[in-house]
Amino acid sequence: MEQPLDEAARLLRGAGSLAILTGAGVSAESGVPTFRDAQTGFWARFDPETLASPRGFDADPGLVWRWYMERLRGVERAEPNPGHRAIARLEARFGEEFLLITQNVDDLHERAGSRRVVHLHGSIARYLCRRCGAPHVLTPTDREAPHPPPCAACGDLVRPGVVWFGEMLPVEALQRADAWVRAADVTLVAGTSGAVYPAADLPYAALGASRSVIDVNPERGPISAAATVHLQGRSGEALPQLLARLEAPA
Ligand code: BV8
Ligand code: ZN
Repeated sequence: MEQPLDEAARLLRGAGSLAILTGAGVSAESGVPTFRDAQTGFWARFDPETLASPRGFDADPGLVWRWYMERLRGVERAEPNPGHRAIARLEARFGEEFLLITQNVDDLHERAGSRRVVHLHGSIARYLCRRCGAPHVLTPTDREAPHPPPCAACGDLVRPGVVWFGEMLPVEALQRADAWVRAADVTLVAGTSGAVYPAADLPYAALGASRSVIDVNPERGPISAAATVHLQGRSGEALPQLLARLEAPA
């Protein structure tokens, strides 16, 4: 019986093109809390799906603003982990025949060297006006403020440039991701619970197009069960091991 790591390495060795889909789990070993982990401290009392929504922001802009400023500080203090770096090395190996699709709003993939990256849910480093969409550059005062700053153009509230629950994903990004997972020989899924749609549809679109799916996750979830191979482990360990197996002489 072929070990999952050997099977995953064989699939990648035979692949001409690769799509990777990541979720919060790949940033967990960098110290960035995932969505489903119990929110630490003050945030334990709030449901992230309420805070990360237009309704939550309208109900209490100050609370949501402070939540994002605290998360932004955490992301800026974090460093990419060996999982992020292994993904950047896979991009170098596949060149143009590669796309990284991430649900994460942090910039750890880019800081690890990933270049061909699509953010399905936006970026926590981007801010804009809730009403007129004018971009806003965060000031040190904004970061310490108890509530969002006013838009310089229209005076309405500035919000984070992320996709909230109940909001549409950027159409071009989602279409590109969908096309890639249907066309790439292999889709490697890492660090996602597959709980949030439409991103969670992507691995199934790959399987529906008779492509191989490798799932990297310490837990067995719905995607692990449907995947061609499930590498049970943390991405910071499993991805470097997979790369080493791939680069070892066959
Ligand atoms: C939309 C940005 C509609 C914000 C995020 C019922 C059925 C189907 C859909 C819905 C439904 N009810 C509501 C919906 C829609 C909703 C949805 O899917 N809800 C879920 C909860 C059911 N989706 C939406 O609202 C989307 N929009 O549908 O619009 C529409 C249609 C027409 C017109 C207008 C509107 C928008 C979804 C985007 C929400 N924004 N993020 C922010 O970050 O503040 S989602 C956010 O949560 C993340 O970006 C991510 O996508 C998701 C969390 O998922 P994961 O990344 O997987 O993280 P999670 O914590 O869940 O899991 C971590 C995993 O890592 C675990 O599996 C764990 O085992 C693993 N792990 C842990 N450690 C490691 C590890 N893996 C590897 N290594 C480790 N070390
Ligand atoms: Zn405005």
